[in-house]
Amino acid sequence: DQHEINSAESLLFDLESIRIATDNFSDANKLGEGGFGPVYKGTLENEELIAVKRLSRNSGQGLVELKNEVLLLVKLQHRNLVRLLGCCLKSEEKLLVYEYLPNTSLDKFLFAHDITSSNSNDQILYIDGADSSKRMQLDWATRFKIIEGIGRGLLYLHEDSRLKIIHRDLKASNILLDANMNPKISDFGLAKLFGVDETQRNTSRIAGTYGYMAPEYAFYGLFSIKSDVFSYGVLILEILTGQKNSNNYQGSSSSECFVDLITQVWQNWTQGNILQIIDQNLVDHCPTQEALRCMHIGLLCVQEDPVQRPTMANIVIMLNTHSVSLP
Ligand code: ACK
Repeated sequence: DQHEINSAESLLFDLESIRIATDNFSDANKLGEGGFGPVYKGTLENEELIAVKRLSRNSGQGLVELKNEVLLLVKLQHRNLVRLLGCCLKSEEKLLVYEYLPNTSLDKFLFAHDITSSNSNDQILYIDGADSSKRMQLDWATRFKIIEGIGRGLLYLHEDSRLKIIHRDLKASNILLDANMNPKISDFGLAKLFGVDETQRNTSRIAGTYGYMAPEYAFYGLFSIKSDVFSYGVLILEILTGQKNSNNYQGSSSSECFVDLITQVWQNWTQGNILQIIDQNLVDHCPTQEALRCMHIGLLCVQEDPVQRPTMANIVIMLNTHSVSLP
């Protein structure tokens, strides 16, 4: 409608100014490869830092996803969603411009990465040298803040924006972190707008990331707010354990290993062996009740039956309810 067109028009960026900001898309400014092409860091004339997604040429599907991202993000505003500053869609270049988030993706903080290959020197939380896994230190309070912030962002998508948006590709590499380690959900290329009364949709084109995909989506192409809740559960468990979910629904032997691992750890925890459950990188002074609560919520979210999984509204309440009863 006209309102949408107006807001999209106000987002238009001039190609030349982005060329200047990114030093003509120089390699030195390249942050990495995203879903539909490279992402560059840039500095606008007013010193504001930006991240620019550039569509790779001849990427037919990428163009669909890029337009989907603009049309949805333009309607959304929340502290836990990445902010789209503008786009450039008319010329030979297809670009999306976002706020720059100096701590980049959560993925880097959780799993082993070679930090020497990073060309950005403004990431603040590296543990240098000694730790062979080269993961970055995340204390418990930060992990909780990240879990909660993602939860609030998802709740907004599912319910509070007055739209019903299913993200469909929630994963650690799509969570960006600002200078204060507040999480922002990014990558809306696969997101879908649902009608108010619509509860689930069937697709024959299953796109997303194995390991985070709810089984009903991976196997039958059914997606709903509850398939996002499943992915959020996997994320919570990854944030708590620092282990990547290797569940890929392919090999029979590995098919349930992550949930098995977590369940085992959970049993250890409830037997009082609490400190073993959490990532070895966590500081010793873990407020165990909070960590337990998150673990419990994560396990509720990854239940096989979508009906049994809580909604994001339930989850945000549970995250903040200190007396929630644990099984
Ligand atoms: O994990 P990273 O360092 O964080 O590598 C990926 C890469 O670009 C490709 O997606 C980084 N990235 C994406 N969007 C942003 C942003 N808004 N601010 C900072 N880094 C970003 C992401």
